[in-house]
Amino acid sequence: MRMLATLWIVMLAGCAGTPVPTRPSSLEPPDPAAAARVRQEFLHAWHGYKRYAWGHDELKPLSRAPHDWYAGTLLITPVDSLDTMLMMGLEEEAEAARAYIVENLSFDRDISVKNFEITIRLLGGLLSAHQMTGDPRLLAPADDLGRRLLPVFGSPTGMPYMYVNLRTGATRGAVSNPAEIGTLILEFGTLARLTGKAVYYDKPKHALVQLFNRRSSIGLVGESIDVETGEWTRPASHVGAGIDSYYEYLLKCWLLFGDAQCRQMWQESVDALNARVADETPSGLWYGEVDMNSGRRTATEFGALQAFFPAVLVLHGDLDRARRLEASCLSMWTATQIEPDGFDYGAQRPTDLAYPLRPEIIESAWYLNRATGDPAYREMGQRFFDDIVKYCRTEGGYATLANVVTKEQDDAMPSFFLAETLKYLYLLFAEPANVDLRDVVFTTEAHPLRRNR
Ligand code: DMJ
Repeated sequence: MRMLATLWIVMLAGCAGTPVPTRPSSLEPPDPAAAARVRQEFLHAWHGYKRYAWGHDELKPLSRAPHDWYAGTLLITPVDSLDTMLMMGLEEEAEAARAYIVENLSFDRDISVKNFEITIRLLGGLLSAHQMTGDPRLLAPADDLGRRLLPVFGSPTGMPYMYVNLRTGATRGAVSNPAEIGTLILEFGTLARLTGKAVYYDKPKHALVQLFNRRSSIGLVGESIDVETGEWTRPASHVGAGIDSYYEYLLKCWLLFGDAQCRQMWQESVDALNARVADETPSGLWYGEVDMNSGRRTATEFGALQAFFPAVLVLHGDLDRARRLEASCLSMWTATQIEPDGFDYGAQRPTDLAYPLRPEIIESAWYLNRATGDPAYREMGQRFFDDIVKYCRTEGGYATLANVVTKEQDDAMPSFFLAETLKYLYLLFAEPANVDLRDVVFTTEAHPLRRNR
């Protein structure tokens, strides 16, 4: 097993990597029965959406009513979940969703949208479904959306504003954060490749470099920055909300496009994170919070979002830290029998009691399973799945938890539950036939995009 993992790491180091490690298949054959159970629960959630919220952005699973993010709908759930349906072989559902999207999705709307969320859910969803189906009717709206989002990059620094009006191009939201500034290159860069329009690569890449250039003398970024002045407005440094996927995209920009500058920015960043933010404690390895300038530890705060980092460490080839951090994530999950959104690992108690149906801990279990062949990660996945079914399933779909201690449910089913959480659970047990996992890089919203060969 160790030899197979080592082989994979050598492959990763040698070229632009193998972004999804090849499963050591002799040790871990697919588990069709477990995969079928996940697929069944996907169908339960999807049918709830179809029955009570069809044509809208999301389902409110307790009131069994639709929810739209803005005035009117952007079809967020169908677009975000289409590639999951394709991977699961749900032909009929995928075909109906695709036809509805092609017929009804329009971005010619007088609404001010959040660039980051619309990019990762809609642009990413359209592009991966286009690549999986070859349907040009999914690329045309992606190009239209990309063009309407481009004005965000019009700030004096080139780092994007948070919001843009899809019809007028008016922007707002100058105080942003690394995650929203730096999590665009995979989707926009793929759009550039597919349309031949270099501007889609150049603008988010320039923004990424601008952000990286503002790192502190010890190589860290803060959690809030003004894109007009380029000044940091909050110096807290960590791998959680507001920063997380900035790091993920530095590495994946290298893996997807072979961009050597991204590789160098990632290497410098991960060295700084391991030197300053990583925290070796009696309860295991964590990544906490420090001041970006002094490196002084300011909090022992972790949470469900930070659980993406073992997956990134796997892609980086650091299986030792990846395994140890995932073990810490598991301890956070088991403390309350489902993970809280915030967890103080110093005090070993939750600080934010919500569970918004997040995928990150499962995503990391999948990468670790594929890299090591260790069945422990499938067992972990089974446990995550059982707890989610036990506490979050409702008659109408799946509900977030307002409180992981009391298990009180909340009236939301975020689209990423279908796009990411159930997809990574499925991938843990299945080997989809219609996507070559060695040939794609998964976006932060779990949309597989094809690599440059
Ligand atoms: C998703 O929308 C993406 O994974 C994003 O990068 C972070 N948060 C959610 C899931 O938790």
